[in-house]
Amino acid sequence: MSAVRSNFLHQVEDRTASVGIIGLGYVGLPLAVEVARSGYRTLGFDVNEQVVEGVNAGESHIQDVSSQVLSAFVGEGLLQATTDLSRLAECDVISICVPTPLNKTKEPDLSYVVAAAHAVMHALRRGQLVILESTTYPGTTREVVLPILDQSELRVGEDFFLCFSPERVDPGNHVWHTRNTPKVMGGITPACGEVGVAFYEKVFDTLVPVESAEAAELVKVYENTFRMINIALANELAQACEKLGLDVWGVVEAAATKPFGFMKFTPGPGLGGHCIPLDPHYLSWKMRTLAFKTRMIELASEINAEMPAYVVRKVADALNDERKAVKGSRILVLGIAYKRDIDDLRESPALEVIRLLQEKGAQLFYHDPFCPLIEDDGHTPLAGLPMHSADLSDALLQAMDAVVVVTDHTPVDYQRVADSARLVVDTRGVMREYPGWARVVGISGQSQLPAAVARAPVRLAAVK
Ligand code: SAJ
Repeated sequence: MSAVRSNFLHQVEDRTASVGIIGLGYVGLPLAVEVARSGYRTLGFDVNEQVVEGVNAGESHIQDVSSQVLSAFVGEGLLQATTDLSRLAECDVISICVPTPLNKTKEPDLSYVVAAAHAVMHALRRGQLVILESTTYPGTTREVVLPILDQSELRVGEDFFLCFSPERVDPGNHVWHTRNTPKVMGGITPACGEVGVAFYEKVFDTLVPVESAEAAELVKVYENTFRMINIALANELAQACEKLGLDVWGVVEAAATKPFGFMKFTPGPGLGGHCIPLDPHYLSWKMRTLAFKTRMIELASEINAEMPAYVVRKVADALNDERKAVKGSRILVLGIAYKRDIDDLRESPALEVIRLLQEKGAQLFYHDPFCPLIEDDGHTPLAGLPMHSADLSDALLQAMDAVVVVTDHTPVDYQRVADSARLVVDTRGVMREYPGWARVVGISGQSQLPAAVARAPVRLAAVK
């Protein structure tokens, strides 16, 4: 074993290695806390001075990191933050946790990764381990990051080590968090992978070594592509149920009683968030450069992207049944975050539903206990911004021609909606639990069966 590698491993064992985390968002800050918890002096890097000041004051800006925990590690001198990227030279380990968005033409935007790689290159020295964590296409670490680090004329796998280890942070998940979620790790060389595992096994409960950085990159995008495609299948099932005159929720719940070989996904108004709508496009983009068309991804993306328009058609059909046009109707959208019980609007299908209904001349209102405001940020294509969340009163509900449940937040009074609204288009199947006066149209078009009808199976007495 080389002196460089054995010296690094000693620093890992005796906790003298210092660790840098570039990007203190929903991935980087929880990671920084876990690395500090493992006894390593940790230096967080962020371009946002407010974030840096907050961390150094022991104030967390990330929902899954308590300020109490953060301030304890800051107080012990185990964790601090800086905007000064030259201090990367102090770090024996550097994890890159920066965003990897898509650009307007749905192609990978690696500008944050490239900027971080250049900062690392300027600070690169013998004995450092560099780990890219940002979700990206297979080949990024070797084809984009490594050439930048090579400018230091240090040799990967000998002088320094380079790996990919995908983040698997699920914000708000209280069961699976940074430390106990299995951590995939792949190196540019076998030595890199082994060094990466040696360090991360001090931080994570379970390490999952794979053959290369490319394999680790592919594992991550495969995980989320699997999810995106199955959500599309659930959305297609909802449309099939509309043609068949069946309630999709009863079908899904009955299928989910199969104890093996099935995984439940539910239809909805479309695909939101900063992972699932984006990650599959990283894979399809890469495969296009290899003259391979990922047809499943393309088709599933189309199905999901069409769901907001499908929902708007449901609303138009439901109003039409009452001899009303969308134009001039007052419509309340209930829940606008991209998924239940969070305040994140990124890629939320609710915004597209609102846009399409406004385009048809409806007067739009919304209620969302987690999202008090839709700001006029210059790229949200809605009329009448900023829009504020309306109080969910009987008067408001009675004044609406239609209510559309787009995101089924838990702390909403759905019984009030069932008793005071006249028409509800429910894209999440939540109104099934709240029978009332309102006419409820489900995502598969029919008035939904109350949940009691589609309740869990009655256990049959064993046949003698
Ligand atoms: N959605 C459906 N039907 C479903 C599941 C989701 O319509 O059956 C919609 C949601 O409403 C949302 C979008 O898809 O608009 C994405 O939802 P998500 O549950 O996948 O939540 P995300 O985007 O927060 O995904 C994250 C991912 N975590 C990581 O990448 C580390 C994903 O891999 C997780 O599986 C997911 O959280 C999770 O399970 O919560």
